[in-house]
Amino acid sequence: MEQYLTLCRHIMENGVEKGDRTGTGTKSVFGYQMRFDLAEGFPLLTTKKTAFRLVVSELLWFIKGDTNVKSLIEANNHIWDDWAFEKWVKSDDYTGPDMTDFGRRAANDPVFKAIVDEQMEIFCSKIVENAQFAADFGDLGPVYGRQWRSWPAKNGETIDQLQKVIEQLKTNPDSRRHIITAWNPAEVDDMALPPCHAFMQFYVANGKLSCQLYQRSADVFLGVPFNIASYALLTHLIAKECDLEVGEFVHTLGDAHLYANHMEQVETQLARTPRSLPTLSLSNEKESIFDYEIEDISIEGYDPLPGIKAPIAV
Ligand code: DHF
Ligand code: TMP
Repeated sequence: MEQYLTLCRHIMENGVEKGDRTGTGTKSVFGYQMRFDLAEGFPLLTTKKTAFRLVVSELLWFIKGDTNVKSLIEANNHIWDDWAFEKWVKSDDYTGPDMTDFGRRAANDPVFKAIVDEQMEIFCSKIVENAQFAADFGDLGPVYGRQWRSWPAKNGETIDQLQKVIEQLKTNPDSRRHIITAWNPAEVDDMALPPCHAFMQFYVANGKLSCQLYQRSADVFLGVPFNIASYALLTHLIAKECDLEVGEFVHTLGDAHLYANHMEQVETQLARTPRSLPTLSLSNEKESIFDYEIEDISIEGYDPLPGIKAPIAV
């Protein structure tokens, strides 16, 4: 994972200071590419403990076509809570303390963060316990799962992009049209967050499956380690179903940024030495990518350096 540390160093040295939607401030570069040979090991960061179970439950959530945080919360995965919570606190249903700009205020004020955490706990309990509340406030809009599995087409029909690509990889591997896009211009305004990992292409050569992702916006400290692992896992799952070996994951970034409040954490990480990569272990019983459950997917030989906490920009 030297590639990742090189990216961090590159932004530290060459990034321009740039304001952003969240008001946090970033150091940013435009246009960057990393390549990971998936045969060399599974690209999960070793310079910071990264919760693989969260990567797995999020990817299976996309693959199932789900867009509601309810099933993620039930899997004890809270990485999308903030964006559903935001919808609730802006609605008339919400009667608690003022949550204007809660993300930025919580990052700077521990007393306010405790108030947010308390409201967030109430929110998560209501999502799990009250089906109507989950339907009203748990849905993030037509995000990844919806676009991957049921892109709205003409005449009310939908397109299962993921199923189609898998079928094409099996029957027409040389095709240059193995594309899945989550960026649907007609629907971005209805999404809690427009897709960051927006456009992917698969490629088969020498019996190996490669994947390239275009990520328009990349939070290099928090999001990118998850994104690399998630697309590496997706490539493994599809390769297995198509009887192919794994090739490369090519990660192309648009606005690649380090948030101003992640600088110390990045320095800590840059002072660390990467360890050997873990390997992925998949249950052999699953015929189809659509049949996997969390317990079918695990990582072996993962011996990372300790985790590093950082506030997320909402
Ligand atoms: N917004 C921003 N500003 N950055 C993101 O990376 C991001 N990612 C999203 C949604 N919105 C985003 C979805 N993916 C975390 C990681 C990935 C992710 C969302 C959140 C995260 O907070 N990771 C922490 C803690 C994870 C935990 O243990 O719950 C980490 O240290 O990796
Ligand atoms: P933006 O919509 O203003 O670009 O903000 C989205 C932020 O979330 C940005 O910092 C990139 C980050 N992000 C990732 O890095 N990876 C992800 O998978 C997601 C969903 C978001």
